Amino acid sequence: MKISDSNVEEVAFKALDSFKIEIPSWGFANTGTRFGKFVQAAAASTIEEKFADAAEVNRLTGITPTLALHVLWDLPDGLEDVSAVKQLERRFGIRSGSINPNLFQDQEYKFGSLCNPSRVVRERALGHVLDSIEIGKAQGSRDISLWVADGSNYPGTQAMRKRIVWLEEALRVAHSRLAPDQRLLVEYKPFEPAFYHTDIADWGMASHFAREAGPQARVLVDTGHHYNAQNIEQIVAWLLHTRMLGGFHFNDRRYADDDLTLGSIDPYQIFRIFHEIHAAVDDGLDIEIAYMIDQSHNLKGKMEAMVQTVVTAQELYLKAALVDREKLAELQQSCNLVEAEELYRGAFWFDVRPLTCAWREAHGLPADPLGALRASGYVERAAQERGARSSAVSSYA
Ligand code: PSV
Ligand code: MN
Repeated sequence: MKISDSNVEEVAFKALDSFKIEIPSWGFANTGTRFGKFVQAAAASTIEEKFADAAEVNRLTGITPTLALHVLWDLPDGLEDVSAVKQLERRFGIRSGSINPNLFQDQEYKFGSLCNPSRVVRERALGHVLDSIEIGKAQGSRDISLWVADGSNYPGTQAMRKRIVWLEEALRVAHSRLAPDQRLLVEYKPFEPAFYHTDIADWGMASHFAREAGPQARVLVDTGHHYNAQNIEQIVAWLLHTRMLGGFHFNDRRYADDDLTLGSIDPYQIFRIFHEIHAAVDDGLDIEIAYMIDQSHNLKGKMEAMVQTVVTAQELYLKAALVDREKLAELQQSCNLVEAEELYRGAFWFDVRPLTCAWREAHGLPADPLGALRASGYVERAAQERGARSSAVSSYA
């Protein structure tokens, strides 16, 4: 397909029909930096408010039908909270998405969770993962997104190989409890909160752990969890090739895990990732990828930032869908470097906004979601209703 072809709208609509992205409950809550936080009157502080915000984002964009839940923040009483969450699902027309165990917040995890030298703490952490799997089953959520924050801060203070074994053991047990349609997504991160070593530092380690866990485990790529010079699309290509790619946590960054809105710093990076995925699909790879947002914008309004990211993800997904991959393959084969690059970048430069607007209108959605959010007065109403209650209690800093 060439961008100039008359069937561009048809191709674009098909691509847009296939794209959904999950939003995180914690993206609507007050969060901060380790130096403090600036509280927003309109931020959500209850799970009900998070569902309400998610429903509004879905009303505006039409592509966010699921809400990722963080167990301790959203279901503090575990399985007992499931029926209340199901009621919220019905009331707001939003389903719960991935279930995120929390292995980083409790005092017991000071020296690690699943990799803690203490068997007692490791068992407690595993118990929480198993509870989260049960919550996933009860909610009908497919994915358990597991971020293991473990690591150490000083050389020589922990036995890295012992910790590998402990983590392998725990993941095998967790995997054995999955229902046939559930998946375990293993997230990696090179540093923070640990600053010397982390137990799952990169995609290779995450792939290893996922393989050790079992056939329903995959790797979760958080775009903020890489060193600056890393070629993330190559990592994605490898994970596609090895059939280990399970999903994404999308956000943007300039330095580390900055959790900025998507495409605010480097939209080309996300385009390149989507291109690898479209290319793999064109090649007939059978892949199931969960697109999720994991951002924690501190200064922008929560709702505006979420809509911005969702719209940006949709635009970049579409731009990458419009790369003429047949032509590109010819140019790659003949090593026609400049033409190949221009064709590739041409899709990135191409303004897809008229196409996304047309698609939204065809689906009865607002052509301009951000403008429609402003016009709706939703944020002002939320600020009035919630403002009095917003406190300095943070779910994650
Ligand atoms: C850790 O930085 C992370 O990316 C994990 O996915 C957590 O679940 C999430 O952020 C919490 O904000
Ligand atoms: Mn993440």
